[in-house]
Amino acid sequence: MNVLFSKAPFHFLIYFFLILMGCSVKDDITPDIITPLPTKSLKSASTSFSVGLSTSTPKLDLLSYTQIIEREFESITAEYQMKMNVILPVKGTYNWSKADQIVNYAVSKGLKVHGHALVWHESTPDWLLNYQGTDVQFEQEVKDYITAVVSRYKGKVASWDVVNEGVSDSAGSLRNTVFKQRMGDDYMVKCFQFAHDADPDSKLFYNDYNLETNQAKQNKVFELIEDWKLRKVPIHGIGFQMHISYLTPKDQIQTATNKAVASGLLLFYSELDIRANPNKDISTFTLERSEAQRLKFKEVVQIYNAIPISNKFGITVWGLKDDDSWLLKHHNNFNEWPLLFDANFNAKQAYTGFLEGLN
Ligand code: 9MR
Repeated sequence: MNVLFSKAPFHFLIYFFLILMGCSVKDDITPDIITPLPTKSLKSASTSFSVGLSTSTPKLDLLSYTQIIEREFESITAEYQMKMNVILPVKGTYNWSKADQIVNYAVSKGLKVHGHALVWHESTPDWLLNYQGTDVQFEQEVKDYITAVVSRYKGKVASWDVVNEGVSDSAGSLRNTVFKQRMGDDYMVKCFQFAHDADPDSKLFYNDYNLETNQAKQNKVFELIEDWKLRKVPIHGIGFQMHISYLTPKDQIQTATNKAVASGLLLFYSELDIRANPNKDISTFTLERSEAQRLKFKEVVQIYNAIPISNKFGITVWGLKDDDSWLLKHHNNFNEWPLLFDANFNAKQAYTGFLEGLN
């Protein structure tokens, strides 16, 4: 403020003009939130399910970041710091620090935490991947791990992805992971039971990608779910990751969603992002593509919002800002803008589309 008055009268005139226009200039404006957010937040517009965000530390130390989380979202998922390779990188040595920070932050702000993910072939630590003991001992290690993690966060983490990506992309078969090899074809059932025994109140999910577009995979997952239901396996929900693009056909999303509804389970769109450049044909984010992305976010949220309330759980977006997205990291920084906010924390048209889908 002092700066404004100490400069030439020209600045004073601008300030005077702003006051006349009804704007206020405050010392505490966060400079990196440029576009004012709409009056309604995503979480206040969503009346029947939780809108969530994947996150990690140390992002949670940034005010510009946490301001948006606390305004817009009701739930968080740890993007990678609650996976086995982070929590138990060395046999017998648990490292809870990052997971604790995330959970404690959520508890202090009244946010829900969705636990992600107890068993995932890609986050298996080397010591377990190359385990020297017997199969029985291997299974005990997995049981001990699931029991330790679920028990630690009992009462704070109300839901878990128990198995992530357990079905292969082709031929509709189980993915041939170390868990399947060591614990048998029923390893997922065992893991659900371990998690349930540790916290009988927790909602337990099977989570996977391309369930809307890969028919063989979709069939296999729903076949497993029907079998598990008959056998009274403690599974409560299915997660569609929803790493999709603006070109993903609506009817495929709708058909897969209908199948989940028919299964009677909770449905979670668990890792939503919508690629604007799946064919790598643009090098800047064009107005046309931004509009197409807005419409796809709107469509996805509308499809979800129309399911019966008894199947609703939530929609979580996989990262806050375009430049945070795993898609950039994992694909050599190609041009992509898959999220709701741009690199400067501005709400994009994608955000508007999400909000429109809720209305
Ligand atoms: O987005 C996550 C990325 O930051 C991590 O490096 C990676 C490995 O832990 O996992 C990414 O998240 C994945 C999620 O856990 C499961 N579905 C696919 C996601 C993108 O790879």
